[in-house]
Amino acid sequence: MLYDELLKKRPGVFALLDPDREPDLDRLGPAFPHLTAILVGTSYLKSRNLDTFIEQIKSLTSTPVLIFPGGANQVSSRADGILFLSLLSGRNPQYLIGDQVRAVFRIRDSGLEVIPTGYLLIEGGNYTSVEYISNTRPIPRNKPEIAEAHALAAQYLGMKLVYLEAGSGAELPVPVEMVRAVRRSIDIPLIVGGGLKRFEDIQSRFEAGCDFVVIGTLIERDPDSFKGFIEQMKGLR
Ligand code: 1GP
Repeated sequence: MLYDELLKKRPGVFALLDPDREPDLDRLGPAFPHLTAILVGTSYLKSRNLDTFIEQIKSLTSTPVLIFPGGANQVSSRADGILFLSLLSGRNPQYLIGDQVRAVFRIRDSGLEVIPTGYLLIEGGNYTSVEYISNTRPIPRNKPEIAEAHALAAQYLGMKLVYLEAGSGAELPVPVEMVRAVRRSIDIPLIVGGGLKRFEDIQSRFEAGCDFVVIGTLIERDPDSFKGFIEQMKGLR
C-alpha cells in the first residue's frame, strides 16, 4: 500500500506541481528522487492534459505521484494514488461532498489508491486562490482550537490524513502553535503546506509534529534553492 510506504518515510517532503503553471520538469527532475511524493493538482486544469503531465513526471522518477485534486475533473490512472479531499473547514457542500461524488466512478475505474484526507484551510495573511475558488472562509490563525476540532472530526470520520493548508503562495504559513495543538489532538498523520519559503519554516513545523510538508511556489520560482532545501532536509531524517 502506498499509504503505508509514505508513513515509513516520515518526516517527508511533498512537492506540489501545478500543471497550469507549466513547471520546468527537466530542471526539477534531479530533485525528484529526494522527495517523499509528488502532488499534482491545480485550480482549473486549463492548459494541459493531466495524463501527459503525469507521464512526463513518471519518465523522470520513480517517486510516487499523488493527485491533489482541485476538482472532480482531476483523475488520472497514470498516478499512483489520490488524496480524496474533503474541505472540512468550509461549509460549501460542493467541496465537502459534491465534487467527490461526481468523481467516484472515474476514481474506481482508474485503479488509484484512495487516501481519504481532511483538508483544512487556515488563514495565511492574504487572499488565496483556494479561498476564492472554494468560496469558504479559512480558520483564523489565532484559533488553534478550531483547527483541532476540525482535525479531530476528520479522524472520527475515518480519514487517514489531515492537511493544514495556508493556500499556495500564502504570506504566512500555518502557525507553529496550531500545528502543535493539532498534533496533540489527533493520532493520524498531519500534512502542512502553503507559504513555506525558508528551511526554518519547515524545520519548525516538523518539530511541532507535522509528518509531511508540501512545497509548491518555491520550487517553481527557485528550483536551485529548493534543491538546497532538500539537501538540508536529509539531515533532519
Ligand atoms: C498548496 O500547500 C501547497 O496547496 C503549496 O503551497 O505554493 O505556497 O508552497 P506553496
